[in-house]
This record gives sequence, C-alpha cells and structure tokens, in this order.
Amino acid sequence: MSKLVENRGLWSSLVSQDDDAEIGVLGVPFDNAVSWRGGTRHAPQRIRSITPFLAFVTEEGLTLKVRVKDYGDMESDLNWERFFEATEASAAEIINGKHKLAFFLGGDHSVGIPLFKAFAKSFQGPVGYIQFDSHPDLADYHEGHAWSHANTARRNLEQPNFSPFHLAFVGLRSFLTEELDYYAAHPEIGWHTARSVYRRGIEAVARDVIAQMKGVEAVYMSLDIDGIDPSCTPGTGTPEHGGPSTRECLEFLRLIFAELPIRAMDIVEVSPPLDISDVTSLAALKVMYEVFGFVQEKKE
Ligand SMILES: [Mn+2]
Repeated sequence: MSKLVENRGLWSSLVSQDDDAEIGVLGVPFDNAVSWRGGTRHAPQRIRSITPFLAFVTEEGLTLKVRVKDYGDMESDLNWERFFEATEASAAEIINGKHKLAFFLGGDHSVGIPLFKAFAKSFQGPVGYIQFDSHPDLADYHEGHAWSHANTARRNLEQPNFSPFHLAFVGLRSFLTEELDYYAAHPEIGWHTARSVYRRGIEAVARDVIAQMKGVEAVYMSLDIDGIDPSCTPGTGTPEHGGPSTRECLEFLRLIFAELPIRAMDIVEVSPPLDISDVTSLAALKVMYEVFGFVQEKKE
C-alpha cells in the first residue's frame, strides 16, 4: 500500500483504540439550544469527514504522532435533561481516563454545560476555564432556559471549585445587559474584548490569561467558533464582525498550551449547513491538528 493511501484514514490515520492514546475525542451533536440558526449538530461528522484530506503535519512542520481515540458521538435524545446527564457521564469517563487531552466537538455552546460539569468534578483543586468567544454566555436565563447556549459560563460558575477569579474570556464583542452587570459585580473576571486583542496584541492578552490561571489544578479551554471573525469562520449561527482572525486564535492557543495544564478543550457552534466551502469546519480541524501538535511537543 502506498504511503498516501495509508495516511488517508479517519484523523489522517492517527486514530487508535488505545486507552492511553494522547487525545480522546467525543462528538456532542446537539443544537436544540440555539437562539437563531442551528445546524451545529452536523459538525462532528462533517469535521471527521474532512480529516483524511488535511495533512497531519502542523504549520511549523511537526509530523503528528499522537494517537487519537475517537469515542464517536453522543446518541441524540429528545429529553434535554437526560441528554445532558448522558453527556456528562461520557465526558467524565474520557476526562478521568489516561488521555492527556479530552477533545469535545459540539454542538451548540450549551453542550459545554455538562462537559464542564464533568471536568470540574474530576479535579479536587480549583479549575480554570477560558472561553474564546464573541459572547460571554453569562445570562442566568435566556429565552426561558437556564441551559441555553447563552448560559454556559454562568452555569459553569455553579461548580464549587470554579470561581470568577479563574474565568477568562477572549474576543468579546457582543453582550446582553445582564452580562455586563455580572461583569461589573465581578471585575476579577479576565475580560478581553476583541478590540483589546486588536490594540494590545494577542500575546499580551495570552500572558494576562496565563497569569490569571496561576494556581489552578487543570484548565478547560472552550473555543466558540464565533469568537473568530466571520471573514474566517462564516459557518456559524450568530456571526459577529470585528473579531480576531484564525491566525490570532492559533497564536493564543499555542501560548496557553505551552504554559497551562489544559486537560480538556471543546470547539462549538460550527454549523456546516451555514458554511461556505467547508472553511469553518476546516478552521476547526486546523485548530485541532495544531493543538494535537502542542500536546505532542509537551510530551517530547
Ligand atoms: Mn458565541
């Protein structure tokens, strides 16, 4: 068999059944919680489907050797509460396993609620949470729900070993009044707007986030694809202009993965039906492969 064919499997043939594979992947195809346009339930399968066509070499020329154990997708369930409980249980198994990094693919951002719950419960000490997003998702209730995609960070703060002191946002540029009131009451939150990224540079922002996470046992990194400017990632339900580029997102991730104990990450809000030439799914996959490289470099 030629080498080219060999590399054209799922996850570019990085896929493994080993329980101690460096990366554990779980898809959470759920989009019942969006306020406007959906389609994010198609993202995990769409992203997987293009994995054979992206080189398994990082942008700095590192050939990926990490093993990826793909657990598949959560089964859909029309009972929202039961679906979140099942998602939490599966996520806990992956986080508590032997992987260096648990990688979750949404779904809308509401799936981050059971995922982070599983994460926080997996550690005794304080945990950190970084959200790269145009929105802070700090609403207590949104459109009659406490578990919508606008409530994620607010629900996460209900975990006893997580506080606003270890909560950081990057790329913010769209707010509900209630969210601004919450920030005014909790100025300890790391609140980095898209404009601040533009004016200060992504490295200065990353340094602040790294300093803020000092003392945490583990960090969860959530990437809402609408945190990136829609010129780069148009395939999402609530695009917000004026954001950082995919380039800046990659730089940010490179800096924080080098310094922080990041044990779980998600990419949410990718909507293949709203996408153009798969560029948004490709951005998600690009980010994944670069992150796999950061995990590999840390090990080497
Ligand atoms: Mn968002």
